Amino acid sequence: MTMTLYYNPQSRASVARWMLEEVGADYALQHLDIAKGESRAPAFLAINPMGKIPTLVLDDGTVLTENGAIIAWLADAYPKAGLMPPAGSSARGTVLRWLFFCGSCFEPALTDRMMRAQAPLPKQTVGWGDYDEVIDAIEKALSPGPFVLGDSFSAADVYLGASLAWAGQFGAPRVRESRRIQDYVGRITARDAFVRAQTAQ
Ligand SMILES: N[C@@H](CCC(=O)N[C@@H](CS)C(=O)NCC(=O)O)C(=O)O
Repeated sequence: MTMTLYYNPQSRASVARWMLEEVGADYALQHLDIAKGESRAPAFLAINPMGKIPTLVLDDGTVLTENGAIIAWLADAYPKAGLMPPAGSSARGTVLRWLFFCGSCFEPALTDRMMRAQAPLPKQTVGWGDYDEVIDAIEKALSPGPFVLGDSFSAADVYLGASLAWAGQFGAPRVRESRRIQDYVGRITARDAFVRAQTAQ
């Protein structure tokens, strides 16, 4: 199975690339220079009308977008990697919980906290609650650790780990200051597949 990841190393597509390395997939990278407008070029918009990466094109032409969906699909498609617990198990529920949480709570809450110009939106109305509660939930998910599922590394750690590593680099509140989060980021960024995903190509 060969697939193509539309990619830029300084983008959210680096999360999907790490997952491709974790599962040992055969893939090609197609670089897009966002600053040069390549993500908004008609040729790419014909593939993903959102003009966003990661965009993963499967060998049958199916287009996958959204890091959570890409990670979940790869975990299922490469079961030997052991990153997705069996359908119907409680552990799979936990993995899915954190895959959805990254995209629908952590990212919006972080954007709201770091880019907000006005008063916060009402936390009981917006789906991501508020930033401090998101960080509290993450701290709890990582206790006792070392991973979301305890001793087993899973697909959830790819998205959550990459999100926290990235948030720390951008100076997100309570990320660098948290010993628990920093220990977790240290563990996941030491993985061979993570390191391979950082190599230029
Ligand atoms: N919801 C998407 C977001 C992807 C996204 O926003 N990617 C940015 C780069 S980090 C992008 O492609 N920007 C280029 C553009 O909008 O033209 C996901 O989580 O996978």
